[in-house]
Amino acid sequence: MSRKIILATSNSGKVREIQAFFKDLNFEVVPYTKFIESFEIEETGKTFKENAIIKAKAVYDELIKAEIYEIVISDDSGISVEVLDWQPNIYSARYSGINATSIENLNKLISELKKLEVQNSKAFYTASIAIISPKGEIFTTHGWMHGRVIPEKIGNGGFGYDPCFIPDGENNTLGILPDNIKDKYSHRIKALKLAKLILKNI
Ligand code: ITT
Repeated sequence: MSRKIILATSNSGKVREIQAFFKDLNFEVVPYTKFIESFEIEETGKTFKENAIIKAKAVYDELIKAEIYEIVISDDSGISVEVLDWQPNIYSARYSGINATSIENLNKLISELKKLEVQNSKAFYTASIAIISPKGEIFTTHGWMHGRVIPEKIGNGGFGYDPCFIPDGENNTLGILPDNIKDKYSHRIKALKLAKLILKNI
């Protein structure tokens, strides 16, 4: 029987990437909304790590109330852009305002780059993964992807800010590059590889 990992996220792009990562391993990876109703989680942390723990803990606690004892994984991530003083950082999902859609956030980033009249700027993605074991032990891992952002959208692959992000070592945006190329550099995949080592011992 395969073991379950319950994802504490409502971002379908993250769900898709995390499920693909675990597909060859003996884990059934399912979003928490398959078990309990979706609810708002306030991200009050000052770091990706704090917010990842807040999300995983919130979902873990609700699952325990429903008597579901499984591994919970969350992902807090975002993009930091040099010409924007390394913002939006932990505010990436709220860059264009609370409840902003990812397309609104992407458009805001592009318009900020246009205002500064730059052709590109160094940027990096961060992912912090929090893991909570069925017994309640908390672990975190991190990963980063370096590259640059440009003031236009090219392609519609990936999700979020991907259509304006070019990883170091490539000449195309993640809107154009296929998933297997994104995986080579991905902040999330790096953090998940470390998470996999922790999962072996849970
Ligand atoms: P959950 O909190 O429910 O997981 P969220 O989308 O609110 O979903 P975050 O608070 O972690 O997640 O915000 C992450 C932001 O960074 C969001 O705007 C994403 O679009 C963006 N982001 C993170 N990883 C990305 C990636 O691999 N490609 C493109 N954009 C990414």
